[in-house]
Amino acid sequence: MLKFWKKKPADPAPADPSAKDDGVDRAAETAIPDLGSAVAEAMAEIAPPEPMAPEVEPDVEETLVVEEAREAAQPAPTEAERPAKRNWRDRLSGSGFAKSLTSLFVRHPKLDDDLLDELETALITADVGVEASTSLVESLRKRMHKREFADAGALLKALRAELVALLKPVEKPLDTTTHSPFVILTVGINGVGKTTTIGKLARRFSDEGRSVLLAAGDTFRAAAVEQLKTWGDRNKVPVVSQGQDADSASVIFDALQAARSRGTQVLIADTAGRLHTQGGLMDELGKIVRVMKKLDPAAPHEVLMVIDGTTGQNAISQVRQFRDTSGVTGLVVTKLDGTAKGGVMFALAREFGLPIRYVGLGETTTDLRVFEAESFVDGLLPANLGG
Ligand SMILES: Nc1nc2c(ncn2[C@@H]2O[C@H](COP(=O)(O)OP(=O)(O)OP(=O)(O)O)[C@@H](O)[C@H]2O)c(=O)[nH]1
Ligand SMILES: [Mg+2]
Repeated sequence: MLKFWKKKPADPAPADPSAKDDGVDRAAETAIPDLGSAVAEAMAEIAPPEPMAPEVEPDVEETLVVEEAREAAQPAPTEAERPAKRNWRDRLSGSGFAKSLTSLFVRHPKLDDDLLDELETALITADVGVEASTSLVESLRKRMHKREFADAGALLKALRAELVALLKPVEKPLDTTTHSPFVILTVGINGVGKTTTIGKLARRFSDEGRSVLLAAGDTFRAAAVEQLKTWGDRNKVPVVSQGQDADSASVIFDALQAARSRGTQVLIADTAGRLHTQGGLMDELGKIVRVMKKLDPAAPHEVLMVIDGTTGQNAISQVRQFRDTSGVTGLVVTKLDGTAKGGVMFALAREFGLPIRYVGLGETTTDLRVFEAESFVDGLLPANLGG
């Protein structure tokens, strides 16, 4: 069911986005806060034409589409969609890191310099990065020469502890209760898993009993809006959209207005994948942020950069570029279940110290985990390796 949401004078009762359709246009009942000068300012921000994308002004009288959750039409999640509790080890054991280190300790159970040389190569090959690998191995080598380790098992234990220590500072889960609506702006290059991650987050927050609204801010790629709506339907979460080629900042501005008037707790905005070399698209991100701030100076409360874990060291330069242009505050690393080598997590942690909020361990709705350093290291390198 498509609902048309008209901005009207304030009504204190926020509409329930999960309510079943009973013929009443709940969206039309939605309360609109006094937007006053914020809207005027934001419109002034949005109105001047910019060269990047066709724009739609978020006129207060304008009608926008809120795709309500099609609750009744959706089947209950199947068991296949709920493999949630498969553990980290199951998901990470296929990674280059897990495979090469497992085989190294099995092949080379003797504690000596050769083992450390091979360990260094294995870490570098698994995307840990040269500096991080060298410094890890050199610290272990010193301890070995001081006879701190009785055998290769003791070295493995020390390695695990060092790896956890590298990741621990970036284990900072996202707290979405600090603002309402809490606004998450997702950014990243093409195809890294932004929209999929939004779908998974929608599910996660809904399961936690939080109300969620999605903004179809990727107005650039054909089918992006439909893709987000599909995730919205699947998770019974409403989606604000204006269709392809609309102005992204305008869509997200409207969504933030809607979230505020409905009392929605979490707003997640999708954006088009972009490279730092695409000046117009990078400017668009700046504009999205500026326009949001007209309504809430603290928004976005999280700029969540999504990175494809299979891209290895390339991820480092991506984060550097987005951090410098878009004020990234947290990371999600996806596709760690597939052919990713896994070591990039250590390189990211060492290089940036940015919180790694979540990791993507598969394509289904429940395959997103809050990042935990110990569980991750345990998945890559179980304590009982080789024995
Ligand atoms: N194996 C695996 N695949 C994933 C994961 N996350 C996303 N994908 C897949 O990656 C592909 C791209 O995902 P999208 O969510 O469309 O990526 P995007 O960043 O929104 O792409 P653009 O909007 O085109 O920039 C899809 O086939 C997803 O199923 C993950 O954690 N594991
Ligand atoms: Mg997308």
